[in-house]
Amino acid sequence: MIVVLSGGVGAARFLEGLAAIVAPDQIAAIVNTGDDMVMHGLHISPDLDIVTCTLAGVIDRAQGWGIAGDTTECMQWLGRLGAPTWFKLGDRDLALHIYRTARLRGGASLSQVADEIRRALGVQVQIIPMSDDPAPTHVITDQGELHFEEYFVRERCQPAIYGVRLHAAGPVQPAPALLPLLTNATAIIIAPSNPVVSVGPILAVPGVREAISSTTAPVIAISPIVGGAAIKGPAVPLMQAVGMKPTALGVATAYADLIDGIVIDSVDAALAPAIAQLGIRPLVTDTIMRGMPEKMALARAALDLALA
Ligand code: FO1
Ligand code: CA
Repeated sequence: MIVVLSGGVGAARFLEGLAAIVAPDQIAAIVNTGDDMVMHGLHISPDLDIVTCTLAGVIDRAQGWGIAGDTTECMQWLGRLGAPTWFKLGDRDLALHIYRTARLRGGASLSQVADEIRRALGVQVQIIPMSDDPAPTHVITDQGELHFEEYFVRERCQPAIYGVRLHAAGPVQPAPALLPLLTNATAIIIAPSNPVVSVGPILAVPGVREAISSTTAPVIAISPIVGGAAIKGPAVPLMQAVGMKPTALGVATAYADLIDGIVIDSVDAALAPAIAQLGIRPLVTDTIMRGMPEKMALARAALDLALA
């Protein structure tokens, strides 16, 4: 099994490319649940839904999240009733949330529900939340401690960040399938996702770092930082807040004790020698995924680096 540590949009796009060149049932995505929250009484799992709906081909491609062609009737009525509307949930998207919440209330685990939803949508890639326990990511800001989505969506990344608190609701257990998958993987790939708030929460799950360190499988990452900027989202201020340099070298340094290789973008070719000095094999190629050919090429590069 090729195991991919995944956040949201960047990971989902990479997984699309990977699933086009490798048998999809031989891929498992371990997905960040640090962005999960309860809103309108519903369990929202942004990264699980982004990965699932992207692989199912029903994602809103322009946004990278939400369901293509969705309508907003329910949200408009929630607004009339005075409910918060800063987190946009379309009508079809709400159906996913109602289903997930009802199953969780009925006693199913988040792992079970994630598996049911991906099967129902025809996704062959295994999709596993990092934990079945609540593991919210909080951001410490000049406006107080905020849930990641409050910082990211409601406050549009405006507050200054002082730090990040992972698993803010208390200790979590790894999802049942997680550690066996890592231990028995043929390759482990860290997707081009935010190292602090997407991959960080997965690596902080007890046993994950140990399982990755002790596996004989190759472990590689793809830098989500290109030319000192994030491909998407607030990775730069978040990395700076936790003392990482917001460059491809900074990403390699952050993962140095875990990875054997890293894919970096051509614009960062000059960083390759410094990465090699860390004992990490750099592979320099174009990493911006505009369409399917680029996604497949990046997946091919990652596999070449891992299995070389
Ligand atoms: N991102 C936004 O910027 N605004 C939204 O209103 C929003 C709603 C939303 C609903 C469901 C979902 O699965 C994702 C949603 N996202 C929204 C995206 C998302 O939460 C972030 O892009 C990721 O968490 C960052 O990786
Ligand atoms: Ca996310």
